[in-house]
Amino acid sequence: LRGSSPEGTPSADVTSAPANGVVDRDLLPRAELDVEAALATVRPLCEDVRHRGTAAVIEYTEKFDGVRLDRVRVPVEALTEALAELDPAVRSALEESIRRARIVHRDQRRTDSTVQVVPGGTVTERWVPVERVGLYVPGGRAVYPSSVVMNVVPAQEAGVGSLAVSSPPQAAADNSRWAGLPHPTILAACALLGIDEVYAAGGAQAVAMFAYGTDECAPVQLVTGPGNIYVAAAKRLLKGVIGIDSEAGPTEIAVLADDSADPVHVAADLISQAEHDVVAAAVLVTPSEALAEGVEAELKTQVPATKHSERIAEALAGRQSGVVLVDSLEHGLAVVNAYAAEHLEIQTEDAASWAARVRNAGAVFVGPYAPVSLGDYAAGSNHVLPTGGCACHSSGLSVQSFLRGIHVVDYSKEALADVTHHVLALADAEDLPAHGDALRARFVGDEREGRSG
Ligand code: HSO
Ligand code: ZN
Repeated sequence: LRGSSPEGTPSADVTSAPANGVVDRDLLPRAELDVEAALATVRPLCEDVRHRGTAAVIEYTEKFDGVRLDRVRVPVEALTEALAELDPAVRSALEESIRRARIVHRDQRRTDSTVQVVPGGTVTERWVPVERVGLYVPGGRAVYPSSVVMNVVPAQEAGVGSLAVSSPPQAAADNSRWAGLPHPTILAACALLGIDEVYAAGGAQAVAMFAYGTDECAPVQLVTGPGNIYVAAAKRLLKGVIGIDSEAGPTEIAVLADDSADPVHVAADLISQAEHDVVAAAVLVTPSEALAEGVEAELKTQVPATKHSERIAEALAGRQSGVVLVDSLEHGLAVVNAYAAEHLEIQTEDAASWAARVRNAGAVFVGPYAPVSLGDYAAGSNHVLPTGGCACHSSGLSVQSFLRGIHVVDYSKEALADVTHHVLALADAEDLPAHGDALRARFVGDEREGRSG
């Protein structure tokens, strides 16, 4: 990792302890993604889908995915067949993944709560699921049935009534049976989760279809799911028309480790996330030179031995990856908090107490037996997590992502009368006298009106 980036720039060595524990984020390695540039392409496309609906989706699908569809909606029989043909080991793994995710996400459900503010005055917080959600599932190089699970389970546990999935179709040149349909493993995962509304559309056209609706697909209120830069651009553009989850950038893993960590494990875990993408980030933060050297030696043997070694080598050599040598674990903790990784592993002595002090991370993996790959597939936790430092203000996907909290305000006449003078004072201060009049109107000719004086 260290010093092996293309330009020969050494990776960050943040060796001096930060003043007040504040670490300069710019010192830390991180990739940038230019979503803005994609907006120019995506804007006219979304407008076109808005006005011409299915016909436009079909045209863009032919152009970008190389297959001409008769209709975008996937017939239910294709879902059933894909499930019937799914490798039994994959089926049972998906079932276990779903089972564990349900345990965790069911526990996130919110119950309505009513608080009495004053006698006769209550505010209830009612949690209401979004009515209809569109889930985007990428196709192409990244076919992730696990991500179908991670998006669908929280939506279902939140009580979302209507869920549609869209994923780009396989090109005509591919195995002809599934040409024009999303990847069969994606279809099978949908079937396992009880989803029967699936569309063969990808990219920005899928997001526009969800946002504006077509004759085949009713509009949704919220679109979730990762995607390429065009999907991210479409989500950014249509935000407002629809709600969106956070933009999923390239995967990141940070490992905070000391001498007690096993370099074999650390290297394997860094490699595991570098496997996603040449721009994936793998960052080791350690006060131990010995561990850093051990991990680098391990990478030299492990990387060439793995299937996607080229992609991984590029990700590890990129400026977004590296070893950050720190003075102490305390300093390391400040660094990982400043970095706010999507995934943070703590491989130290007394890992749980270091983990408890993490403020910023999408998810934290504690000790030697909680690798990120476990969380990717079968821990029960969600793997849709904030990237790019967004973990300092956002959370991963959860039941909460699919709920809205509605305040229900219920006051009696007496309770309103008691607070009227305060409302009038604030309405006056804001020069909004009609606001005050709305209260006064309720007490016309009422002796209690005087109390508002
Ligand atoms: N690590 C990815 C999720 C994933 N891994 C899907 C394997 N499949 C982002 O959290
Ligand atoms: Zn992963």
